Amino acid sequence: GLRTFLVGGNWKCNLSKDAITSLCKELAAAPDLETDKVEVVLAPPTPYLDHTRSVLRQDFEVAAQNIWVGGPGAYTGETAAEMIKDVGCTWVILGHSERRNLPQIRESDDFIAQKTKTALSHGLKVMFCIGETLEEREEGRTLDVCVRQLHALAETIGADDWKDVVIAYEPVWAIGTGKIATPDQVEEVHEKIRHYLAGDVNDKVAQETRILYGGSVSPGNCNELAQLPDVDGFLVGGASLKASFLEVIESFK
Ligand code: G2H
Repeated sequence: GLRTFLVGGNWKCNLSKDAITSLCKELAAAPDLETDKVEVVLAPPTPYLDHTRSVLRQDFEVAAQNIWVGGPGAYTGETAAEMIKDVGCTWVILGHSERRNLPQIRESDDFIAQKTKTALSHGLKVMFCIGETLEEREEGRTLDVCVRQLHALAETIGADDWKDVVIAYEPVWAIGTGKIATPDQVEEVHEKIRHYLAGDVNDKVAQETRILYGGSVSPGNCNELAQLPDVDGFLVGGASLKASFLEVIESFK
């Protein structure tokens, strides 16, 4: 199809080397992916990127959860795009709400856009996360917030760069809370994001850019959401830590 379904697993700051080895063994039991129909990308914590790549089935890709905005050098504690690529990763998650909103981190729209530009310039693909807090939704500002976050990117990268960007819409109030957005709420925002892309970038980007939903996605709720016309996959946190994640992947069918 026009937009190949994509399921990302964001392990966040979880698991150990042994737990990753076990989980990867369980994931290997499922049949080969029909990669023209579904892509799968798993994002381990930085110290486990190399190990995950070496034990994970080859038809699943590996993402970093963050990168440094510049090249290698005197940047203590950071990880350059070159290093992510060097260990066989092909994706990076950027703009996750935990990095935008945790008071100790507080990444800005501009910083996230700059990091995205850096990742793309090194040939990494980006899962670019956006989404409103509960307070912002209750004030009727959901779309304003998503557009503000996306516009920072649209003015930083070129129209051609969007082919390597996937948007993950993750309402902050639905993350890790078990409180899932209703199908109507999800489709409404996804459809509006696509409409925004048509206006601020172009029609091709609006039609071809995948928009994932994220926030308490599980085997129990994924099938209904996967049917929505503007949902092109999921970014899954908690439910990606177990082998039943395979059931979320199957929701593309
Ligand atoms: C949203 C999601 C993964 P969870 O943060 O990015 O996590 O599925 O645990 O809500």
